[in-house]
Amino acid sequence: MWIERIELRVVRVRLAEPFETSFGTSQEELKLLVRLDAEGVTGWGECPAQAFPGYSYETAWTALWISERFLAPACVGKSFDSAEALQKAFSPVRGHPMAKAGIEFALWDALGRQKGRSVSVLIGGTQHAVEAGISLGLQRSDELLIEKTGKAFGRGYRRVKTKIKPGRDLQMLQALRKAFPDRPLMVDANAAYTLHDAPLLARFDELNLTMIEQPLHHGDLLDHAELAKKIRTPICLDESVTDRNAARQALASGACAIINIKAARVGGLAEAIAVHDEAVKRNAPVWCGGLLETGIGRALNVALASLPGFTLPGDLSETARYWPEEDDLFQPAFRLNSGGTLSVPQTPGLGVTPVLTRIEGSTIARAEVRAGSPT
Ligand code: OSB
Ligand code: MG
Repeated sequence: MWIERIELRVVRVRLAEPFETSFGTSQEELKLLVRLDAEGVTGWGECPAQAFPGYSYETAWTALWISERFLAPACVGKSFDSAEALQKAFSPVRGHPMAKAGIEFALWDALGRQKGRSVSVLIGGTQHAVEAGISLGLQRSDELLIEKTGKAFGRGYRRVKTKIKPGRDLQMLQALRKAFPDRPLMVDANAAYTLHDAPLLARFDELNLTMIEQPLHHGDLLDHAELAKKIRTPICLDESVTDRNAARQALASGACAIINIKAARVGGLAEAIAVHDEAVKRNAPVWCGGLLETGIGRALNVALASLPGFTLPGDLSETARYWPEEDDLFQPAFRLNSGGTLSVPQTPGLGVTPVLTRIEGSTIARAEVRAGSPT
């Protein structure tokens, strides 16, 4: 497809409730939306980099800058028939995976629409519905965490993940496990611990958690492998798995047994598929993570999770978990099926359409790169 134009918008979306992790609290999220026009087809994508560089060094603003200055000029006015070809054009730019992913996602949407195929079908997805899980932020009290966890299981979520950080861990989790003795529970530390905390983390063994996600710093693959020898709870890596090569090294070294795949974190859907393939080759389960995306990012995640290796519930929640359905920038909203799954859209492209008035009303910055325009 010959890319004629790329439009970039930083949009502001308000979460229904604050989301607290070990690196901070957010109530308002910024996202970078990408609109790509090619051969009469329009595709949309979402770079889910946040307002604050805590989960990643990228933010919506760095993604806007990198996309406008370097990525869009590298692809507008040129033709690409695959995500791999697009990624090749991006390869001189070091890093900034989420910025690259936003444009790549828009190309996938456009390619699917041009071919009349869903992105799930384009990538070889085999599942028509994916298991939904929920990620709960740190709460003001253990009682509130227990209440929200109960509500989530009541809605049908297949597992509940809760955030932890030093000082908000063992006791809180003991209370949670006592309230839900038989339910699938897991935790996510977002890199808040060090190997010195191994004795504390070993005490989690008694809690029968499905896994502990990213306990240590993102660069500490060796330390994760050490920790894995000291605890029985399986380790899942998120931040550390930056691409297929990191996935291979993490699995081969024993740093993790499970991978949380986020296509945005690894630079795009093509790389996410490669991470999935690497894990499947090594019999390691994977699941699809999230970054509080709007409808278009959620649609991309759900398409990814339709691949056969995604055998664990993802951080794939219904739209109303993030904000009221009528506030989303895309439609239709994602709703939980009975049984706690989300249906994989089967319509061409990513399967959701932009609500342009809401997008316009949420836009706080805008840039455009056209074929033939000076860079
Ligand atoms: O570590 O998985 C994470 C949200 C923002 C940044 C990092 C993470 C998360 C989540 C939310 O856990 C997942 C979601 O529901 O989108
Ligand atoms: Mg995580």
